[in-house]
Amino acid sequence: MPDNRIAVLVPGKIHPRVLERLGKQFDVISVDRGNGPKVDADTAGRVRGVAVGGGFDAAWIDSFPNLEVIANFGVGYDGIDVKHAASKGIVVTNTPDVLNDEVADTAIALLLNTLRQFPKAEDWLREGRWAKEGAFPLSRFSMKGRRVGINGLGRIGLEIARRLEPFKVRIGYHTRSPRDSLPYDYYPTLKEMAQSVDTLISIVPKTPETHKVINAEILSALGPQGVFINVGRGWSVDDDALIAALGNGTLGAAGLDVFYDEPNVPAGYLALKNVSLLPHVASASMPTRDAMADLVVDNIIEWFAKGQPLTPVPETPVKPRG
Ligand code: A2R
Repeated sequence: MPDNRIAVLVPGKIHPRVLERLGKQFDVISVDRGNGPKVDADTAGRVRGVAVGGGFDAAWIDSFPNLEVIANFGVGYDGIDVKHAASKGIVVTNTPDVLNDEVADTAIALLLNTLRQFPKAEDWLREGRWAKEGAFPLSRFSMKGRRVGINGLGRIGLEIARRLEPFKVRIGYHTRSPRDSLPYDYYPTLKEMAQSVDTLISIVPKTPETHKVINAEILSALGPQGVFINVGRGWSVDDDALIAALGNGTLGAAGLDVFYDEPNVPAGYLALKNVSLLPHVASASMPTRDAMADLVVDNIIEWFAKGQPLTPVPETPVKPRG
């Protein structure tokens, strides 16, 4: 019997809760994304919504003539060709806010791990070295007295700043426009901020303007006591410059949760002792991923029920469905 419900395409893998909840209301069409959009014309014509976690480019968008909404799993929607979607009147949604706390918690944890080397200290214990060799070596760095600059003070950046307050560190930020009535130092350029702080946390989106902005000049301004933390996008970092700066002592240490070409991590990082590495887990707890999954599904439900999704991205302003 044909399924007369609205067809929603799911290319590649996605959180199981998305599939489970979508399946209750929609005709879910799961397809492999490996070889590009290969769907028969009849099915392609029926697809009106997409739920996706791994990008949706112009070729995919053009393959579905009746597409109305693309719901992205994640706050960063750089994998979706939003300009192209906007030009065709397709609404794109993302999952802001529900992951702010988790990502901000991870940023603080990664900063502490980088400064105090807790993962290495645990390895020391597990490997029996505490009993055999004695105390784990003192960490070179501490959170005490740090001057922290946050590159990007949006939804997540602000939560990071709030979490830093009880550490009694000095807090500053760089964005293109200052945020009113916040007790933090504003720096109009990233360079000025890097010259004034010893700890840089990056939480900016992937855009043409943020490409490799963390470069040799910024790292050298942070200096040998300097620490760099990235929980935004690997796109913002010049990896060669960071690996060189960590290797030759221009920069003290780094903590990275995101990489330029995930899941490929440059071998240069793996060879360094003064970098703490995580496999893009900032939002990866069950409660937070469930909340993100719910927001993906609720955006699609709201679009088809009311013509108004919950969290459209600014590039695709919502026109009520005809
Ligand atoms: O520049 P502003 O005033 O629009 O501030 C935004 C800042 N930002 C930048 N700062 C400096 N140079 C740029 N070229 C630049 N572009 C954007 O980044 C704002 O303070 C912040 C982004 O904040 P939200 O849009 O609220 O994003 P949210 O939810 O904090 O997530 C940030 C990113 C995602 O796009 C994913 O890539 C990653 O975190 O998970």
